[in-house]
Amino acid sequence: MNSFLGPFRDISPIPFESIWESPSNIAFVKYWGKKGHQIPANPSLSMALSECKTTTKTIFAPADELRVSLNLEGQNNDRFAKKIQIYLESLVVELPWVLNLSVVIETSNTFPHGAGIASSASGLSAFALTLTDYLYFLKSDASENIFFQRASYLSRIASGSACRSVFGGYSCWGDSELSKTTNEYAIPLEVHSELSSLNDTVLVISGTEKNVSSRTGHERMNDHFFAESRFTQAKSNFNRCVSTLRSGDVEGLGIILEAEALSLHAMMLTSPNPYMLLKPKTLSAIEAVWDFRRQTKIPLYFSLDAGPNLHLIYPDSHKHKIDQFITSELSHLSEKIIFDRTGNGPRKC
Ligand code: 2P0
Repeated sequence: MNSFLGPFRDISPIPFESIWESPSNIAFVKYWGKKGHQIPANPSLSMALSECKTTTKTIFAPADELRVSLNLEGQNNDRFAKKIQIYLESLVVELPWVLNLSVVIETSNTFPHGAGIASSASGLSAFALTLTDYLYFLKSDASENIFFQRASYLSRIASGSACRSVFGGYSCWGDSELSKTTNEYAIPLEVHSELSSLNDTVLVISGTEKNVSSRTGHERMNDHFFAESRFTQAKSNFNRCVSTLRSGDVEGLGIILEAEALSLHAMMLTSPNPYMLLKPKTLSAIEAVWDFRRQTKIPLYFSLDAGPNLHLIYPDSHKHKIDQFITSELSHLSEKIIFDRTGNGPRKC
């Protein structure tokens, strides 16, 4: 029996309501490829966002069978309700009583769908936090100091990237040479004060829903010619990323950020069933960022999620000049610009 959920196995559900707000995150070292059920093929590292978050209210009550309803931005959403239903069913070995629950969810995001900001990370971590809150309500003697580890574990089962959203600042997930890292849940990472708060300005180059989901993208790593090389590269980039974050080396960090973003998309382009999420305007924006950096020597770097939208990462020291550059040189490439930065993590409302 899993030590995380073991204490909650034999309990009877009673009514409870919980509201949590949880942020999205941007991976600096990417999780792309799984080994087994929600086990990452390599360690990943991400930064929590501040403005881009999901707020979720969940009402749990006893019922004769598992019933889930979900309202997203005021509209019933059967597709997401089904996803949560399947997720809860997957916990049945550890928490058999979930089959006797009514689960009513109301959820909303501060950021638009299709903005290149992972709503599964914020949405599923927010739900997992309400579920963890429920477990602690049902068993009030559970150890408070591992509340967020449990929330991260429960988030990971729902969506890998979500397990990194339960901590503010930076977090790491996946077995690595760094002590205390594990495939089971994410842990927070302390970094140099120079890098503890960075800007992340998102150029929304296309808000159209992508035609290949991340779930499918992970699957395409299974028989990918470069899979093992990619996992080796990610492990090396993870170590380098941790050491640049700890030493405050922004230039070193920026090089890794861009290498990781480009490797992620290279994996899509070279998979046995290739696909491309980058758009011509993504490439134009990347070239403009590289030109700006060459000409000014100002530390402006990019990252990409699994989509065409560019995350621009930079310290506050050059914020004024970079914001001016973004507004004057990159606006014409984007449908919308979202100014975000490092966040403090989730909050119970
Ligand atoms: C990441 N992404 O590390 C990488 C980089 C997208 C690009 O994790 O199947 O939605 O739910 O575990 O977490 C997106 O995949 O996949 C992702 P599941 P998830 O953030």
